[in-house]
Amino acid sequence: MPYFKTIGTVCYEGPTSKNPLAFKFYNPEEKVGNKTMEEHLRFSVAYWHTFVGDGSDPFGVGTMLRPWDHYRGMDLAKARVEAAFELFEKLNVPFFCFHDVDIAPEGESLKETYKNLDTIVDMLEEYMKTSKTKLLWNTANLFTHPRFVHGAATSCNADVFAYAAAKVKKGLEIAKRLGAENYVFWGGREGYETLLNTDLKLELDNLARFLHMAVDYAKEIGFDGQFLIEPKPKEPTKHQYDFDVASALAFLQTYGLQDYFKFNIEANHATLAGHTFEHELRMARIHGMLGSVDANQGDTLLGWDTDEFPTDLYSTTLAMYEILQNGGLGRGGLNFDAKVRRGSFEVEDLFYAHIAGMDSFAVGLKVAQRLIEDRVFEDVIDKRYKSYTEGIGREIVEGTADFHKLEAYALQLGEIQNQSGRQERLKTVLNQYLLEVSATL
Ligand SMILES: [Mn+2]
Repeated sequence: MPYFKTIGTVCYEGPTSKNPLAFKFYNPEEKVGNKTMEEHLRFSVAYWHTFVGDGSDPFGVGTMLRPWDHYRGMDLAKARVEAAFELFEKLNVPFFCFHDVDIAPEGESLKETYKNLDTIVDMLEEYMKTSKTKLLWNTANLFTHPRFVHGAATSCNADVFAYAAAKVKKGLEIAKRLGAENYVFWGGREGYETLLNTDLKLELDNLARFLHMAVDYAKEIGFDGQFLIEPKPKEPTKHQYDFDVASALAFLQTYGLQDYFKFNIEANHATLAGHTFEHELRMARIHGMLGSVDANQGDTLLGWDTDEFPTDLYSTTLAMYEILQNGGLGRGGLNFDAKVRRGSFEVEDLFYAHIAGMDSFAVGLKVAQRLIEDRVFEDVIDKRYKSYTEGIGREIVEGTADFHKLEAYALQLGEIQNQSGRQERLKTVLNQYLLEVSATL
């Protein structure tokens, strides 16, 4: 039985199409460079926002009207699986992602929760046999239930640490069964509110112990997916331990975990940390740690995590620039960790939102590809740092200069000459590429 009766398969119709249920720029078959758009972009639907989110906020109850609303309990969980695969097929998306609690309700006991999960995972496995849509990643929700009030792996309560470990163990078994490309750790409540009651060192040590146990268990069961850490600076705790790429990388290196993890970078988390999306992607990329992306955008007028569908073409262009420079996302993808606004409560909005996000990244991909082909920024950067390719700069880079040599060099220098960084001109060039490439789409 179809859940989205008014919607057919969404196809590419080109930039002049007036059909709101067609792609204008995302043409999965089209080659950009040496890969198709589908291979470059690896889009994924987030189960939690699209099939579970009800539009509720701190001021009001849910607003979403969904054709599965009349079901309860396990019947609701099963209806959501049916609806999910219908939407995946109609949007032609290659991947999806979920938390354990998105797909099956928690039982009265952990045992019952496992049983509920097993039933739904059986069903997912059956659907995945005939669907092209694969699991980009799954994760365990270690933040919603009251037991996680003080955190999970960083809780002051060892029973909670054990319970969280059991949930992740089960999650890894599900990942292995469903052939997940990755497994994500987003430490929702791994952080603290006040130092007055917090053993900061023990909490960080325990978080590392927990992650090492996860690495060991994945090896034990032969799960070969990529482990990902998703940094976020605030919300829900005031001080989240995985603040941003730089701080999470320092944590991984301190505890000998850097070879087992990469980063899942979320645009809205980057901006909450006071960075741009492209800053976080670049920081992960230059350390060989860019794994996957939660594709969304925040609102510059609001100071919290709004998880909007990405439509800002500057942002998608600069993000795709980093991803192309990274040689792609490997086993990662672009997961729409994004929700329709509370006022967009009809099922058609779910489709319009995904089309908007997919088209925006398709444009970004094409503009970024052209920028790289033409070496627009590379040539500027090469020229800007030319002083390190010759003379004293070369000695600095090659490690043959020391403070004695540098002092002797500096003492004989006349007035130092700098050159303009020309950022306004470069922004105009970026605008030209956006407009030119968009005009030829
Ligand atoms: Mn978010």
